[in-house]
Amino acid sequence: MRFRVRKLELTSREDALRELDLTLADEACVGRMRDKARFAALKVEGLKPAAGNILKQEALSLGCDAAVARGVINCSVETTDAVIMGTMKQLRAITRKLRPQPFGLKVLGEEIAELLKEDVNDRVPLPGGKFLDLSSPAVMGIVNVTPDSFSDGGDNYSADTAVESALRMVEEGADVLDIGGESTRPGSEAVSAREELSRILPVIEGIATKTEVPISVDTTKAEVAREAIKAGAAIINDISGLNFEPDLAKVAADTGAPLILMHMRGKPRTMQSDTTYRDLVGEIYRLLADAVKLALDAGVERERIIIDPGIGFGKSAEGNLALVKRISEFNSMGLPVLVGASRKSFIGSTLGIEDPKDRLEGGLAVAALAVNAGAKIIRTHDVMATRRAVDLAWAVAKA
Ligand code: 9MG
Repeated sequence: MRFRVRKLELTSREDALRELDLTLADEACVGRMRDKARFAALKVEGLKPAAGNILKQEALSLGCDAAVARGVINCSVETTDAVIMGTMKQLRAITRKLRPQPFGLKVLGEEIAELLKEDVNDRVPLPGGKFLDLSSPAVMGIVNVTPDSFSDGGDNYSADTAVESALRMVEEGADVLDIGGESTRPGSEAVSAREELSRILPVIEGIATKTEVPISVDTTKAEVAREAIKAGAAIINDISGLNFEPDLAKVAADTGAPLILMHMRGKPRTMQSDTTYRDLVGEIYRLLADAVKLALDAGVERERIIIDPGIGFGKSAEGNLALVKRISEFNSMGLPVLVGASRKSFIGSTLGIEDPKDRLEGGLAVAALAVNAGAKIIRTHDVMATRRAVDLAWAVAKA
């Protein structure tokens, strides 16, 4: 007699309910057990040793655990990070246990409670009362109006060709069009706001009169963003995550344009000179959280913020692969996540493909993995193929 024991993959409440129901367990018990069937490990940073001690004790008292620095026991460290491990039920119980505790643990409890809600805003308000619907993943088509784009070699450098190619992307299923007038490829030099505007304004104006699909402006400059929005753009895509011109947040706050905050180390000219990280995801997460705070402080509403780990920006090929593998961790911020891997060099180096235009399948693989990991926007040069890959991955994720 064999019992055919196997591991279950219960990644959502619905998954847990389904499997528990299949056992024909009592309905009331299923309700109680649902949160025992899923497990999570939560990373916490910067606790005082006393807080680390209490957290560990509370976790143990609930039958779960928290890893903290060895020096917590005799307060020989200044701060400690922690990994709390338990079922969803135990983690919820921890939030209640932390409520009356000192040393910042009450706030930690509130943060954990917020995280466990697993809530992500999927209706991003746009200027003019419209919304970007992210209830299913959106595809963002890339329109580079630059002479030196790494990925298309300047195919859309004339305004007419750029508009034409944007409209083709709409036909192919793009939900957003991202227009950029400054190359962001590794090693590229910045251009002036004037030059950037002269490239993108005719394209934005040309597209805005012909389609309702929202236009995002890929810029790090406040002046460029402001003019682009006047010309018809509705979203700001800032690859510097407010690092170059923090005033960009003010433009977003004043106009109501959603703000995409991407992580990049350094500047495009220098970003590949140091790609080592002690804690890749932790560092990116921290910088994105700081950028989100800057945006909120400048008056941008939380529901208008989108985050992006910045694949290819100051990361090694291995770092990019690890980042793709761990995209779901960014969902913890409770904000929609954008992923852009299309034609990037780590795909080329992993698959041995020199010409960026031949890297389609690699981009599609990342798009599918990203959607499965909960990403809400996929940025791509290849809209039709990506639309299909995203839709299929989404159908699987919902199945
Ligand atoms: C402009 N640009 C190039 N790559 C990008 C990416 O991965 N994300 C975002 N938001 N913008 C990008």
